[in-house]
Amino acid sequence: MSLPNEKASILIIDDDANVLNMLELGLQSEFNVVAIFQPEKAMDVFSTGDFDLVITDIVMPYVSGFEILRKVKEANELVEVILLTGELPDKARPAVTSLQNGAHDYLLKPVKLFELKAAILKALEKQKLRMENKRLLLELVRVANTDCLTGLSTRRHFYSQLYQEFERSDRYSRSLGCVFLDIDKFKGVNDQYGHLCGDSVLERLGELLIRYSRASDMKCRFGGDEFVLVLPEANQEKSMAMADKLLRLIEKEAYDLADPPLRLTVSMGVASYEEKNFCSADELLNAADQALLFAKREGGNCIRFSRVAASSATSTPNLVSSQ
Ligand code: GH3
Ligand code: MG
Repeated sequence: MSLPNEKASILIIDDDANVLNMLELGLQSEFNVVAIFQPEKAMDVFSTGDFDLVITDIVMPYVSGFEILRKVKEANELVEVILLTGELPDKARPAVTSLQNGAHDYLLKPVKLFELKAAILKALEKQKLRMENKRLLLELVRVANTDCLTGLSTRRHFYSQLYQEFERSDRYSRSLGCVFLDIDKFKGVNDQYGHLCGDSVLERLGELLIRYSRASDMKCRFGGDEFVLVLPEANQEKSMAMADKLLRLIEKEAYDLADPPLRLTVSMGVASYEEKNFCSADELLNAADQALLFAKREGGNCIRFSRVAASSATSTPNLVSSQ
């Protein structure tokens, strides 16, 4: 697609050399025009260029304009297409078919240049709006899925990632680790240093989780000072190793937001899906949450691993400790 201050690029296809020449001459002062009279080469030329718009005749040997329209839309839905044709017995039908198949407009030959230019400008305007809509929609999705303080996934987005990953692990009999993390005595940070300082701590913790995990790991701010990591392909041993690494890194990190620098500890609950030990992603998450609860009960700054679904956890569940 052309940049805002560049001329738009147009590919014109017509097997009638006279029409083609007339269009090329009439448009080339305002647009970058590539004109071809072999319709069978249209898609090869299209794929090597960066076109904003395609103008094509409908009735041509080997390949029809409808086929070119379909292929262009398949290749890049944002490229607009204007179809041209000579008089046909049933004028309405090709017009309706073109528009139904995604063409921007349909003009009858002989084409008047001013009419075609008006159609081109409208097509380019529509394209600009569609591109802007697409950009805004992507931005909206990104904002909705990202926690603004930490840059991690929001809880809602995380759930959809978790369910998808659990389904994949279940189908292909793979392990899936889950680490629930909560900052110890975080309320005290806010109380002592203020909420802005507390925010900076959360921000830095988010950065640390991103820096020391894999891109394929899912990282979420679950709420407040709670975070969850989901680790594809991680069994108990790997999940515990990851939790252990994070515990030590966080403990070592000095937050120069206060004097003397602030230090934090966290507690973690870990669970892993292996050999169908959990029936659902929720069970896996709840098991990690339960393990976190036990880590907290034991004074924090430690990791607990739960082997069982939360519903079957007792006051002394099947737990493994670290630290
Ligand atoms: P524990 O060791 O049991 O985890 O205690 P805690 O103080 O960390 O936990 P508690 O649940 O009592 O407090 C969590 C605190 O997190 C309370 C709340 O004000 C704070 N908090 C939640 N969200 C934010 C936020 O976005 N920014 C800041 N600065 N603080 C937050
Ligand atoms: Mg806490």
